[in-house]
Amino acid sequence: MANNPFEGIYKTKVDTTELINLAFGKAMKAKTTSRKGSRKEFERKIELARINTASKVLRSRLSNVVESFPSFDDLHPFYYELADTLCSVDKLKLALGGIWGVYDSILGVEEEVRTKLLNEDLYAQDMRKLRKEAFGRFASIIKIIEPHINFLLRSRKILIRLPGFDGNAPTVAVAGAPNSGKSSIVKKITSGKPEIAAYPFTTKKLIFGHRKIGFFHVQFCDTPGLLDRPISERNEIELQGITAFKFIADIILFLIDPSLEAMYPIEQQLKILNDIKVYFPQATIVTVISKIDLLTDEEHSEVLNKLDELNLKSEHQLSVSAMQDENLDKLISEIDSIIKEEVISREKFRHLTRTKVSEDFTPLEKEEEEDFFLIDEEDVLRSRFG
Ligand SMILES: Nc1nc2c(ncn2[C@@H]2O[C@H](COP(=O)(O)OP(=O)(O)OP(=O)(O)O)[C@@H](O)[C@H]2O)c(=O)[nH]1
Ligand SMILES: [Mg+2]
Repeated sequence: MANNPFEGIYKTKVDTTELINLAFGKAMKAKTTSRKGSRKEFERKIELARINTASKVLRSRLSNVVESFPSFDDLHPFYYELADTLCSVDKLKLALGGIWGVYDSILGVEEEVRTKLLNEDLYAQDMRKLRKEAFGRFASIIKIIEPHINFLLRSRKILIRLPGFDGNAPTVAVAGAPNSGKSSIVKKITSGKPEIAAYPFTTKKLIFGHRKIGFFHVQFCDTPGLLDRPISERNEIELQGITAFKFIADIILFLIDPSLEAMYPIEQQLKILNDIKVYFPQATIVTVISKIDLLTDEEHSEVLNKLDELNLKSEHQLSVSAMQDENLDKLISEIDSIIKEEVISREKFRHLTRTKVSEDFTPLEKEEEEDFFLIDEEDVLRSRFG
């Protein structure tokens, strides 16, 4: 499984006050390598070492923070969009730029004081005064970026918890209104362990589960419930699901809960289904009528008729009960055949079936050649997906 690109971002435990204390504490323990020369020379060397150490500690901490962030230009769009939804990429860039900006200011103070210490004929007390002034300037510089550091610390907590996903594995995202049974299905058919509860908005972030289907390690992505409203009005919890549908979903299982216990009227649920079909045409939609253990035959036929009436009947449609384990095996075989028949031939997976032939290869007779080049797709996939 691929990693979350934010996993390695710098784990700084220090706030700005602690950072300043740390740098000055280390600086005051700095020693000179030689005790040769006059007392004044010794004082000069000590103050130089202190300034140098404080500047080094501050700069290395700050550059560690900035450099540990992945480049936003190289991020997979799924992670870029999630970072933007949850933290705002503009604000992250501003904070990182602000922190980077003071790196040179710290270096500037260090160089200015070093030049004075080296070139001016100073008493020991003047040298100490210079160093103290420099420490004061370092502290003011660090205080300027306090809001940026605090923002990055808060963002870090969110970003390091994003799920890891594998761009080379087929992905099934599970969508539907709140409380429609999404997490129950993911929990039943995959290794994922989403929370299940009898109230809406139990799932507040993307949760991945995995299952081997045929030759594929398929990723399932449980998502927060969707309300019937335009994308522009969706909150950051719903937008995480939208990001998954848009950037990583090869298949979307859309759950409809037609039971009397449903929290949202069937008409609203069907409007959401219609939006999903319109907005995410790259994914194959499987319409899943859930909780059929709670439905009478008439109620079941009523939903099917409604789907028909509204022209929402899908080529891939199933009725299941996660609770009673009804038709979940059929759901798995449906996913299996969609992957084999549709998903794997999409551009995203093209590289898996491409095989290079060496240039010095001697071609065979025409008929034999064609046979020889026939690639057993299943063999290739088996070697890729295990
Ligand atoms: N009777 C019955 N109840 C079910 C079934 N599937 C889920 N439920 C119940 O429906 C409620 C909601 O289930 P969840 O799986 O948490 O639904 P969800 O769509 O993930 O909900 P949110 O994360 O809040 O959007 C829980 O009380 C489940 O026990 C089912 O097949 N039959
Ligand atoms: Mg849920």
